[in-house]
Amino acid sequence: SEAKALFIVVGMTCSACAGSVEKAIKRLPGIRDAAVDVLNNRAQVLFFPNFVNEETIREAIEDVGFEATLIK
Ligand code: 9UX
Repeated sequence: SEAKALFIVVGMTCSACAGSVEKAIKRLPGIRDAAVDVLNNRAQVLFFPNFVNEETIREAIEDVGFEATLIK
């Protein structure tokens, strides 16, 4: 089964920032899709909870240099 997570991502200032966040998320195992919105400071992620969880995704975002908070 699939799960969804929505994060606020602080610090993205251009679309390449969003691209690097998206790439970092998609590199993780168990990710179905990721969509990062630089204008609204959001990252929406579809994932398989048997393989990855919200905290691991959050840390992957932080590892590329942005502050991330799970909101949904
Ligand atoms: Mo754009 Mo983001 O030049 O760190 S990639 S600001």
